[in-house]
Amino acid sequence: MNAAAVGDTLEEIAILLELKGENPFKIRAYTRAARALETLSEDLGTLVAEKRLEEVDGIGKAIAEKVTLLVTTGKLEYLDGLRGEFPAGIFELFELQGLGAKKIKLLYDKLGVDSVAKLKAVCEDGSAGQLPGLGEKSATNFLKAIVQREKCAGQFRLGDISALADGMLDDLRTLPEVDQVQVAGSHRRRKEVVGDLDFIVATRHPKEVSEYFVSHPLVDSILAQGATKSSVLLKNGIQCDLRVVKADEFPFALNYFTGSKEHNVKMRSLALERGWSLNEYRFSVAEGRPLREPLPEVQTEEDIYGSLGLAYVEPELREDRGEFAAAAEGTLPKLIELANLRGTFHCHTTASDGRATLDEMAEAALELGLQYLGIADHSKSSVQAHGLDEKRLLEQVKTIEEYNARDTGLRLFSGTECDIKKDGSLDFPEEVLSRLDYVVASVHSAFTLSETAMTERLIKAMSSPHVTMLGHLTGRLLLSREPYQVNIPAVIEAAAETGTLIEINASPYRLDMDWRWWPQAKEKGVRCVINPDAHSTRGFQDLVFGIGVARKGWLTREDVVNTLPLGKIEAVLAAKRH
Ligand code: DGT
Ligand code: CA
Ligand code: CA
Ligand code: ZN
Repeated sequence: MNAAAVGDTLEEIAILLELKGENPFKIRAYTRAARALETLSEDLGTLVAEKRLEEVDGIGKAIAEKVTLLVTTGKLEYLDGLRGEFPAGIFELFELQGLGAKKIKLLYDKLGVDSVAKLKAVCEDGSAGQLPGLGEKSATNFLKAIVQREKCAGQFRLGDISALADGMLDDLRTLPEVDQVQVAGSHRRRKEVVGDLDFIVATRHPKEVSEYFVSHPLVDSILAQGATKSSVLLKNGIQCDLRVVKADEFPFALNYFTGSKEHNVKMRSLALERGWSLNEYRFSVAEGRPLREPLPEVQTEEDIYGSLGLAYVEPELREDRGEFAAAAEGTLPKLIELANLRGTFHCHTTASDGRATLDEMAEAALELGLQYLGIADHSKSSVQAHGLDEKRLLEQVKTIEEYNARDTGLRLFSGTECDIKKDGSLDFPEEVLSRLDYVVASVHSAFTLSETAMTERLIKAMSSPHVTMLGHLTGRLLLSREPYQVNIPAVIEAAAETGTLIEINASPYRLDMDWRWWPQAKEKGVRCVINPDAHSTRGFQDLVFGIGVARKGWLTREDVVNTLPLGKIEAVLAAKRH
């Protein structure tokens, strides 16, 4: 197990202990240790091997022993024991928005709620609403959360299953029988939410590969196992499909199963125009059609596109949103890549609700090879996130100046994620904002305004010369919270007029502004900034999902300001103030 997985396990123990009603100090010890692992500067395996775990601040003797077991064996009897004390259904309650260990314990102790179905029943018959410490409002919210969960069944955030997909891919790749392997489907197209994972393998030994796949340790149950197709359900609930083909069929299968369905339909009709039939295995002569050109030789996916008179279409663009015309004319954009990023602007530190200190975040950014990093902790109105008031913000500005004087190789920019208040005014006065290098303006309250009021609110905020960029435009949390009502074209228009940047928030929960709007924004002249909204050093890893969204939105390196090097980015940050 790696540090992240061990951290998650410790968090789970903390939750179970809370459910048991254990003493708060013991619980806190586990959450502290989990955090310590998240911000670890050394390799966990090395610390374990050299028996130096207890030197880490936040890890005591008892927890060090458990971490050692987890790292070396991947198992922990203590945890299995804890889990065994509760009915299995109780764990699905934690997936509901707004339901934490304390409330779950109350519901379990008083009403015997040990599953989502039971929770639904006690909310509907009124007994949850009458429970002291809960109330009607909570019961209504639980019901809403249950409906939301049902709506999202069978869907997964890209960021939540990406590591799993990569792991399965690596495992398949190491099989000697596997000649080629790829993930296809919506995952390859970098959709923000995916239904299932599709693996395509080229092999001369289909039986062995299928056998390996269905007996993989991540597999919970087998749905189908056949000569060319197998399907399994993984332990986290996601379905994985495997197709095994021969080497010469591989590019066709990869292309077909990458989709989208709409893209495939167009591909097939283009082939038919030439008298070819295209399916998931090959080109063949279409029956009843004049053969206008001989069947082409195909070795790669590029060849398939080439033979249809098209430039190669990157998977992210295969949504039938104009890619065929552009590929035929040779005007497809050169899409941005992760390696183009030189810095990023929206991250939090322990000063507000982040888990890593300013120095730790800076260190992590340096390790990623970034040239600059913007610090944007929450502002004072975000009380629940320990937003900074003027005094603390100006202290942070000073700390950042001192950091920059140290010449570490990373330039820090001082900013804020400034709340946009209900009336569109900003959380800090002008004289404070003018002391900062830049401002991310975001909505964190009053989500239920009318569309008109919300749109005016955002536009008013953007009219400030200090607002450099708009954070997470719609406030959506994928698969958990709907976006608020807002007129996005009007906001895009205003961003263009005022020269305000719009963020792609790269958190897997947000991926906001959505990729479907970017071609329009780009056409209006709006520039993009890709931000991780990192609340820990691990959060920087989310940048790759932001890149996926930017690519789906047809964006190039030139469209995204944080591809600019130090020396050029400063002018972008200052542009609105002149
Ligand atoms: P998902 O899994 O719902 O997130 O979305 P996809 O796109 O991965 O869809 P999936 O897994 O059902 O199928 C993978 C690809 O296979 C899909 O993108 C296109 C292709 N495909 C599946 N069914 C059809 C079909 O009926 N017609 C066509 N033309 N292509 C299909
Ligand atoms: Ca799929
Ligand atoms: Ca599928
Ligand atoms: Zn925010």
